[in-house]
Amino acid sequence: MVKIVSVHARQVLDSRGNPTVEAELSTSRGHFSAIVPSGASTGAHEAMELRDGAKEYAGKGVLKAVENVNSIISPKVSGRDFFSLDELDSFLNSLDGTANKSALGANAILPVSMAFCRALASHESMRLFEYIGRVSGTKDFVLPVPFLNVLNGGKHAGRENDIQEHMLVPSGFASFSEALRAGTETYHVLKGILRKKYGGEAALLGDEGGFCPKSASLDDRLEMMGKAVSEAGYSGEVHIALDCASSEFFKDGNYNIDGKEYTPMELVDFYAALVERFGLVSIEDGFAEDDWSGWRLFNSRMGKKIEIVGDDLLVTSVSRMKAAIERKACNALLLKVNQIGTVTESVEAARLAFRSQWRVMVSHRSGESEDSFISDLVVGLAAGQSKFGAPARSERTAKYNQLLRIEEALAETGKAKFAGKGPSA
Ligand code: 2PG
Ligand code: MG
Repeated sequence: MVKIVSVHARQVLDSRGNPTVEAELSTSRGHFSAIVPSGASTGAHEAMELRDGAKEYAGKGVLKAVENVNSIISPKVSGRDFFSLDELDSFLNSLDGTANKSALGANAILPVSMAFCRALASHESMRLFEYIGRVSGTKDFVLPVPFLNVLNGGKHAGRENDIQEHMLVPSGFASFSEALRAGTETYHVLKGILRKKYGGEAALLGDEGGFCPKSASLDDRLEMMGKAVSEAGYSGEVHIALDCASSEFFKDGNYNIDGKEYTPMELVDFYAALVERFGLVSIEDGFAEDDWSGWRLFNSRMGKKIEIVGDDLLVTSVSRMKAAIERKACNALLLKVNQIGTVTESVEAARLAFRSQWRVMVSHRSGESEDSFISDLVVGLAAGQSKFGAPARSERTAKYNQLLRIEEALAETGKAKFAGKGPSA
């Protein structure tokens, strides 16, 4: 049981220079804070992020959400004992009273939930990942295979009708730190290839720290990534994955990539050919958020061969996941805490995925902050995969650096297990 002494929220800035909410929660043990992230290619079914819509910050201010913490949540929880995170999160949900957190805003509820999770860990004298492990019933902690978004496209690079994320997947290593090193070295080799081929501007960075070569087609991008992997000396150990974010280029039942139209059936063939040519190991949001038949078609054709990840499709919601499980629409969950709005519901989503033999990838948002909560979350859940952007820009490296710290802490007890398959895989 922990007594919340006070909660205070403030408006701070995220990595895109947009306002976001930070909450600071105090207990007898100290002060615990958390900052919420924010997406650009958001799913229609996500929990609601409250924005002011006023003149300041071009409508993007979050003072209403801040006010909801300070005048509605804080008076109700301050001075009160909570036995568990679940109890606080249920209380916050009932205070909101809507299905998508639209009354208080997910950006008001989530930072309080995250900060209280930190407080509970401290009261138990546990590290955050250990505490999350206890809440979620994890037996053995696992360091994730990092999915590094090295080429940014789509909304994260100011483009339309474009694949959004092109990721390196360093899985064939014995430890997380070796995987991160190999991925980062490959990132730098890729930078050299891009500069040589397209000039210096091609190596400018997008929202998630990946390069944005303006004139490189999808084929060019994937070829350059393959070349970078082999020049870095990691063929067979570093693989390639995509997040298409296809809801962004879906219109009237068809998909438009780079000016070319595809029916869902043609898109399945298109992806299957990419898998064949570039050895892709994972494709996220290959189909739009409500194109269930497209998802089913793709999963029945490719689901045994590659990982098929639902992001906008699932929005970290147990009810959307249940529909996807029943329809056999995908085989992996992308877990984003702000899509659902509490830590407890995020843990529930992960547990449902595990029970359904799905994989779980814990993900950042394109608008991030220095908060590294999700690094502890991915290890605490033993999710096995992380998607935290490129190994560049501090809002991304904050997460990788925290994973390095956790790896070191676990190594001291001989338990720094890595989710990758090791050098021979
Ligand atoms: C995604 C995310 C994170 P955004 O689509 O998976 O990479 O992007 O946060 O813009 O929704
Ligand atoms: Mg996505």
